[in-house]
Amino acid sequence: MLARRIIPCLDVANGRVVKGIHFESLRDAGDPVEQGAHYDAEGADELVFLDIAASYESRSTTLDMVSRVADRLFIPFTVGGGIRTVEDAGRVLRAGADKVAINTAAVRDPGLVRRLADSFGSQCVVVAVDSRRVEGRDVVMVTGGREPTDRDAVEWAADLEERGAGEVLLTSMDRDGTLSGYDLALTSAVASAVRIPVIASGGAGKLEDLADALAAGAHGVLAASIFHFRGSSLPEARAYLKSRGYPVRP
Ligand code: 0VR
Repeated sequence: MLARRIIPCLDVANGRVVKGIHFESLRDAGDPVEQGAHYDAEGADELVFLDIAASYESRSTTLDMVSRVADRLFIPFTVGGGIRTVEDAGRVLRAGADKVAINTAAVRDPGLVRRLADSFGSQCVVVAVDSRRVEGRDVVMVTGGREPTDRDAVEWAADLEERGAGEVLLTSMDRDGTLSGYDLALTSAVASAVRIPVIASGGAGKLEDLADALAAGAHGVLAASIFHFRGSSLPEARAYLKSRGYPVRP
């Protein structure tokens, strides 16, 4: 069975790691390169850097951060935020990222997913699906969680797989930053609808939450608050998941 991955997420705005709740009231959580190096040293399997200001302010992703991170890290990392074209993605990958994550741009131009997969390979293409519960439906949100779409998160994830996405980064906005646990129903529904790996994101508050998300079908667990504010450490998370019988890297 494929090893399950523990993936800290660094939300970056204006060169600083930030962490909010429901994508708002952002608190400073340090320097992205130093934080990344800390998680690498602690044994993270991968990292995600999300330039959360880029998409909304339509600024391109900060390439200098990407190259500084690439100089310091030895584990794979994904960069998202404001990536809108094959050229944007090429710049981020050439700066040293292993994968790119796209959300808003894929909703605006679904053909971009296939163009990215054809240009760089599906394994580089992470599609970020941010979801919010609205009147009993899992609604896809874009531009940093500010704009609802008419898409259903489960159907959209399946559509993205058909278009060549390599992985789904599934974030529940309702759970983001709350430490109340992942949206397990959403995670399970998306993991059942696609064959590509699904990374659960949003809400991790205790180690059991990580195991619950893997039990719901996630291939990886992304977390920010629980690690940034040192509620738990990566070694603790890895040992816990191993004790629960999940195939995590030694
Ligand atoms: P935790 O609940 O703290 O583990 O958060 C995990 C995950 O939701 C966040 O790291 C990240 O995906 C939140 N995303 C966005 C955003 C936060 C603020 C503004 C925009 C976005 O576009 O994804």
